Amino acid sequence: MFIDAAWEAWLATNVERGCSAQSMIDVMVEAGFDRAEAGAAVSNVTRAEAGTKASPARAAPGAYQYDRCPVAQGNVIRAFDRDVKVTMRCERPQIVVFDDVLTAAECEELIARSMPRLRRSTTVNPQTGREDVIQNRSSQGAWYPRGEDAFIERIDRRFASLMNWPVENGEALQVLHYGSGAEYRPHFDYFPPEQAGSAVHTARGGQRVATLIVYLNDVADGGETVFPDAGIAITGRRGSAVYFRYMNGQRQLDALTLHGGAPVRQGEKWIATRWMREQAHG
Ligand code: PD2
Ligand code: ZN
Repeated sequence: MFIDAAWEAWLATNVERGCSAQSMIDVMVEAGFDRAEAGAAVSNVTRAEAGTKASPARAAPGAYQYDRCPVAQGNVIRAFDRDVKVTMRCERPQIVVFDDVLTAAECEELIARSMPRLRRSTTVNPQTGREDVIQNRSSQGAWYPRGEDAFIERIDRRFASLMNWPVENGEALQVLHYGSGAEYRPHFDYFPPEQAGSAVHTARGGQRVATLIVYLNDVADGGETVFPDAGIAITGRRGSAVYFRYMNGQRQLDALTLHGGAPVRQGEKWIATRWMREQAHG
């Protein structure tokens, strides 16, 4: 069989959508391609999408170079349309905690909009790159593509300004709901370069560089965001947020940013997460 323009378009679309290499090869083999030929076509497209840059390197313990954090200096930061207060800064790993990122009314609006859109959260399967429902993430989520409407766009711009990173490098906003007992076990937000499934994700926008988690409600007990290797636990309050950065200018990845959402012991927990990429995430 021959890779014509239609197959080329199909490959490009499916890499863009985040399909795993294996699933694309299987479809092509079913359509009559030789397996080796299908594998070569898929890896050509994946390599082209990923650009010519080498994969970022996971830094050896202690080797990560802490260069300048993009978040502005000062105890109050003008973030697009709002003054945001800084309540804590940590240098290793790079963490900044804020108050007043969202108003109470904005938090309520995000929660109300998300209730009818919630779906069981997934995580990236390290081997296939597919989004799987698995036990270590027992929350439910709703996604908001960037600039979905004026309300979301204002939030997108405020978060980008606070993170001091281009708005177009942001992934869709994710709102997560954790019921009583739900948790998100410790993980890295970056795509581990040594895992086969990471390539399909970094093909669009490159590696993740930093995260902003905004707390939409007060949790009665539990639900802290924990950094177990740094010995830090952050208790969110409505409208507050935690920023952390895990890829530096040399494209090293900071393993000290291992983090999780502790089990909610009482009440419920709502957050909004913005993951930022190296490049535009179209
Ligand atoms: O809910 C949290 O505290 C949490 C913990 C770890 C959220 C995320 N990761 C995330 O959205 O990446
Ligand atoms: Zn995370």
